[in-house]
Amino acid sequence: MACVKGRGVVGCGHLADGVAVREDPRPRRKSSTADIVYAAISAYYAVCGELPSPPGDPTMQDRPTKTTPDLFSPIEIGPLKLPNRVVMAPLTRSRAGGGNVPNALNALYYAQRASAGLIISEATQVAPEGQGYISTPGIHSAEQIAGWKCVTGAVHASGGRIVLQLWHVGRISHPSFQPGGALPVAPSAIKPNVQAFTAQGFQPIPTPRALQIDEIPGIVAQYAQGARNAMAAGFDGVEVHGANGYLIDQFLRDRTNKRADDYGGSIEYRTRFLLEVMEAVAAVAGPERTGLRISPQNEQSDIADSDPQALFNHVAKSLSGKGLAYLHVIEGDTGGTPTPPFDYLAIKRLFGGPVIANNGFDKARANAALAQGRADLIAFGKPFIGNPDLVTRLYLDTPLNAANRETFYGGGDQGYTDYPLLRTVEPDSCYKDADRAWG
Ligand code: 8OZ
Repeated sequence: MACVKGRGVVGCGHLADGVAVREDPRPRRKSSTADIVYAAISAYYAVCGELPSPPGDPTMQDRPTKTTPDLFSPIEIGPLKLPNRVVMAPLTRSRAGGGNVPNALNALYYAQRASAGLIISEATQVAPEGQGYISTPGIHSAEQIAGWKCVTGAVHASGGRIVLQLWHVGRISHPSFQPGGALPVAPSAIKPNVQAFTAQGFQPIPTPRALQIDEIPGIVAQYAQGARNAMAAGFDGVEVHGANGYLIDQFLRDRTNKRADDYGGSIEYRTRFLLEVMEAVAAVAGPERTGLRISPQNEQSDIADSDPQALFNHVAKSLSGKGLAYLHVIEGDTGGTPTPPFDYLAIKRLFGGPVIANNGFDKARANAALAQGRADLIAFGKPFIGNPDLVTRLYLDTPLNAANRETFYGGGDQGYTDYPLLRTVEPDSCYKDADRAWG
């Protein structure tokens, strides 16, 4: 797909049926919270149709500086200036095109959500062997880099920021995804008790092949190459996927790592693979543009550890002081299974840098987590599926659209780029509402 960027025009041929991405040619005013509300409403129009009239002379001023941050306090993450702390979580949507290449519809989807303080892309395989689900995008071919360039161009033209999530599924795969129909790879040959979603529907996952120790540097290099490709595609940074039972998590946790070499055994040895990946990726993207996602208590994909607090305290401490962009922490279990007490504040303190918290937050709990200091930003997943203008809706306390589970994975624009905005809200009345909300 050819991307063109000219004066006032960014396009990928077309976005969806003749819809071109356009920049707003009007001169920019000094950025204020009013701009953020306006930008959220106009992000959709910027890619889908006419822009609404600009607000005349908004009476609303920036709020006075407060010592306790909330979701709408700006924050700097490395070189990125985020206008708010509402992060779009990585969301697998299985809508990449042939060759697992991101397409125009994907660009529209992300551009619609550009008012997020930061977008984290869906999990993106760094190598063919790293794929475990149908139609997930890759970042290992020239076509994929070109496709992602259109996505990043559309997001940037809509005023947003986006990082790419680097992914290797390890054992959560199926021979139908593997080059030559090979077995998926893992730290140890332990069969996961889950199924893979393949072109032939759900299939049992076979026992994976344990990686030889001399294969590990090659996989670390695939993450680094993924980061290099992501930066070439115009991303603002990268997030290493160390969560949810995929390859890095399989090395970290003792249910899936039974190795007797330098990569298994003690917590220090099980953490080695992650630290090598982080070092290699940060060397490419810069530590200030490199984040990590972890899920200390999540048992998704048949994963578990005998002492998650000790393990992830060690992870957080090992990564402190390296100038990394952020640590993204999924709190609890994403399946809703109750989890034992876990000290997430300890993770924040040991890491010392910016933390993004995630998993089922609403506005009140998000602001409480920010006020407590255990997180600096909050990532929202499903709410972003149904609400491209989530930032505006959270800000104004307007109702959220429910996301339709039937259209989470695969398909076209339905349930992907067709969720309604607060289109009836004129900027002027929107400002009045915002004024009221601030008191
Ligand atoms: C849902 C479906 C497939 C993959 C994750 C990448 O859990 C995923 C994923 C989520 O991190």
